[in-house]
Amino acid sequence: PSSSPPDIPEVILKLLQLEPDEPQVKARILSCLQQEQSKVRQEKLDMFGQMCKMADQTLFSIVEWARSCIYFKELEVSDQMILLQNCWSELLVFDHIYRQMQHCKENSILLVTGQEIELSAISSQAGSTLNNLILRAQELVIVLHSLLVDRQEFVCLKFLILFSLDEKFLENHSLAKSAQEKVSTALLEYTMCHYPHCMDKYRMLLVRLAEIRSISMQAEEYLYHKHLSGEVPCNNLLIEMLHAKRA
Ligand code: DR9
Repeated sequence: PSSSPPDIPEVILKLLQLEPDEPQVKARILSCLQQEQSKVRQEKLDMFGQMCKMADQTLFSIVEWARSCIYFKELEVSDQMILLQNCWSELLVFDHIYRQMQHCKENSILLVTGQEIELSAISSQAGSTLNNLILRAQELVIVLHSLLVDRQEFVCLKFLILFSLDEKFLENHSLAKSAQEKVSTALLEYTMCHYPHCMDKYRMLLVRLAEIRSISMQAEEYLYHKHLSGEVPCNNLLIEMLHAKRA
């Protein structure tokens, strides 16, 4: 009957429940940045340092989400670390992209803090690498918009990014494999049921993960350069993750 609630696979409902509350994350990160700015003894962070701190805190939230995530939370910490080292920058890029999809403005980007930055300001202040990164992300936002990616699909893709590593690199092969299969199947079912006019949506969504991967690799390179030139503030989780991967 047409009055029945739309059927969403159980595992997707579970993932939706685990989504962090964006206003709460925003408030936490804002207060964290304000504390940083009010420090008197240490020198205050410049714009770039602030942005690093913000990205760092966003990453903390992402790690917290992962640790609460179905399947992931059942893994040994060593497997959890291998998965996160593989995908942390992709999750950051995807988080950025999904925020821009909700922001719905072509000429500015929205940060987790609520701050809006004009693309014209970025093109005048940023170097070519950063500028290129932001533009590549904006292009992907347009593509995902045209695919009408909804929240259900977003949480599935995020989960699939978390589990995107080949299970052969993990202790617990079977858990990782069944996690991937369970959510892939749920996403396929969901897209076929809710977007029947677009039979290929599942594949078109998965194909875009390669571009997220590619952007995140370039972002890591950019960040590593900034680190080598001494511009990234110390005690930075981003840099720790960069080193872990290269070790
Ligand atoms: C490693 C994966 C990280 C992915 C993080 C994705 C989330 C980051 C969210 C937003 C990025 C915000 C960018 C804000 C731009 C602020 C205005 C600006 O243009 O400032 C210029 C300043 C310096 O630019 P530059 O490094 O190009 O140097 C220029 C040179 O000196 C003269 O030619 O840039 C910043 O302040 C950028 C701060 C970004 C720090 C965050 C660390 C994350 C690492 C990579 C970000 C790549 C963005 C990817 C977007 C999808």
